[in-house]
Amino acid sequence: MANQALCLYLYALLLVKSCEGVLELRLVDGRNPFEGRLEVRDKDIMGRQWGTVCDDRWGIKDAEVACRQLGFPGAAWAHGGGRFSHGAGRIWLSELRCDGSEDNLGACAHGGWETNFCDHSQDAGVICHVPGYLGCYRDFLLPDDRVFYHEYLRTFAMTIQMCTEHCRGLGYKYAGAQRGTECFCGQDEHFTRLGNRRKDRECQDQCAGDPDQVCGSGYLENSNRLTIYDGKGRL
Ligand SMILES: [Ca+2]
Repeated sequence: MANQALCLYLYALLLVKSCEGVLELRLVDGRNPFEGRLEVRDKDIMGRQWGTVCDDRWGIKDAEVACRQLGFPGAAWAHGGGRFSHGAGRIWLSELRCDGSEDNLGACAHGGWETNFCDHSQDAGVICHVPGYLGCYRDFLLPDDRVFYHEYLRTFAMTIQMCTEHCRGLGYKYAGAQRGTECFCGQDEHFTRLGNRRKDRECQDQCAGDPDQVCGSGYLENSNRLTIYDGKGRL
């Protein structure tokens, strides 16, 4: 307890970035286990009560850290505004400032424990990527340099499930969605070439058939971005 008091003192003086070890996280009130309102607790604070995170400065970098810590392969979206219904009780954290490389949320700078003027209408949430998600990859536009060039499908009903089923049905191992409406299939690991894997946050186009899903992105630095799945599909 003395250590914790010292830590909080140093934290208040801004001499340390964080007083916590590894925070515990959970997702609540989502439609599936991969999404929900984010709740946190710390073993040393207030008898391990679960509390929420305020959406002030809550963004995709913070969501990437939270989703990875929860064991998911990446983050699709960071949500605020109580998207997953409003929590109750303490609002533990706000002003999360993860740079996206941390392996747990407790390693990110923040505004201090229960130091905020938020209410539960601002509870932060996440939608994490599901099993089968392999990452956000660059797709170059030169014909010889395409990541996937088989079986192009384009539809305004595009979802990850539709794309993976389309590719699996044709016998392909991988499915990649891009620009919200397009699906490509692939058979080899060409896409894993060094440097092609990008941060989750470079794939931020909503799937046209389901805005809660990510379908790659459009043109960015001479290439598109593919959201790639291994064909196991979603859920
Ligand atoms: Ca942030």
